[in-house]
Amino acid sequence: MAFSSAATPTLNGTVGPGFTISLKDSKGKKVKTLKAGSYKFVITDKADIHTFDVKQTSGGKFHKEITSAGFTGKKTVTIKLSKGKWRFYCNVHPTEMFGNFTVN
Ligand SMILES: [Cu+2]
Repeated sequence: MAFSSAATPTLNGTVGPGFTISLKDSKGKKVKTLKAGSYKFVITDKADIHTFDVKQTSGGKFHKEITSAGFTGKKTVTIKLSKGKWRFYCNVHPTEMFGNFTVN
């Protein structure tokens, strides 16, 4: 095998159907803590009424709406996560549909 730098880890996010949202690692475990660095977010949006947003809530400022309302399907983006508190959520239903994780 060719010598190469470590691959960017993949995180799998799903929003919908229904009022559900999740973010899991490549082993299928819910994301609770991550090491700082770049991650490939693969988001599957199963409902056109929801969004999948990622936001840093402490330790820095970052916000990206990866999938928007009206969209269903898959999108992949690479995000560099810096130390702090992070949240993924639906921007239409932010108080019902969210999860938090910590980057160390
Ligand atoms: Cu929603």
